[in-house]
Amino acid sequence: MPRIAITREVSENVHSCELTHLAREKIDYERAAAQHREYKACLVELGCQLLSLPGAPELPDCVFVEDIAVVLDEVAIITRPGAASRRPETPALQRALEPFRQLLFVREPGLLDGGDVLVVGHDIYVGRSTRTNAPGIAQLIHLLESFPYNVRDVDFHSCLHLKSAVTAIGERTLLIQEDWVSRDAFDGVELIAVDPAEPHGGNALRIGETVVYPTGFDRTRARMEAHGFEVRTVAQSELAKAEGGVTCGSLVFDSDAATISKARGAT
Ligand code: CIR
Repeated sequence: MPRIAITREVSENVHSCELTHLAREKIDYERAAAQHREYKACLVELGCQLLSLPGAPELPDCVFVEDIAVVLDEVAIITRPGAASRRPETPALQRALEPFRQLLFVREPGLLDGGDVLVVGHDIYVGRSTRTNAPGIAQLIHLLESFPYNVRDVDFHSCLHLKSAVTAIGERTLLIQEDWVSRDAFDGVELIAVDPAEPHGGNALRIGETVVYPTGFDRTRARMEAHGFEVRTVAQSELAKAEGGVTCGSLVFDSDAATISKARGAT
């Protein structure tokens, strides 16, 4: 089945992004945009067809499309992001996803960021965070009641999103930062721990059989390779200053060729 990656351009005001754990550092817009182009080129090389949405000056965090939707095979959930400044990002993603999936919505008082939702086959782990609250998690469970998923919540700390601490790099293999989330939360999966010297190395993006991973975490990369994973690195230094990782910049899912080509033609 063909695969699509929805991305959004870096906002020229990315320097005004939301920040939770990091101190504000100067973000070089041109460099961030160049790194995002490299990331998109990598997704294309790995077989994704790209649907790239325009950025918006009034939406500093709009490049981080992962937080705005959770796309499953059967349905997509449009989130209600925990940061109020990010809620106006949703209409563009809603329009982009409409051709591909039936859409369901998280409503007030629910809050949910896609970065807190880790899908591993039919198991969905949802992090309780500053961005995702109990009503948001309850709504996700309710919205997915008639679909074959087992949704459970997970506690974590010291980072923005659950997927800053743990991501899926294989069908049943997770890359995990155990100082921030307990391995006990994850049953029946193989766990590869990030190297202790690389605490921010837990965010990796699986595209088919390849793991897209930021440069600069060589020890953790070597651990994944030692387990047989093929790892492709991309430079992420500028968007990392905005607390973004490799999963945040795209929504990747399968769709039929006709729908993809129609949707790409329409933008
Ligand atoms: C934010 O705080 O919302 C953005 N500056 C970073 C979002 C990163 N998204 C993600 O980890 N899924």
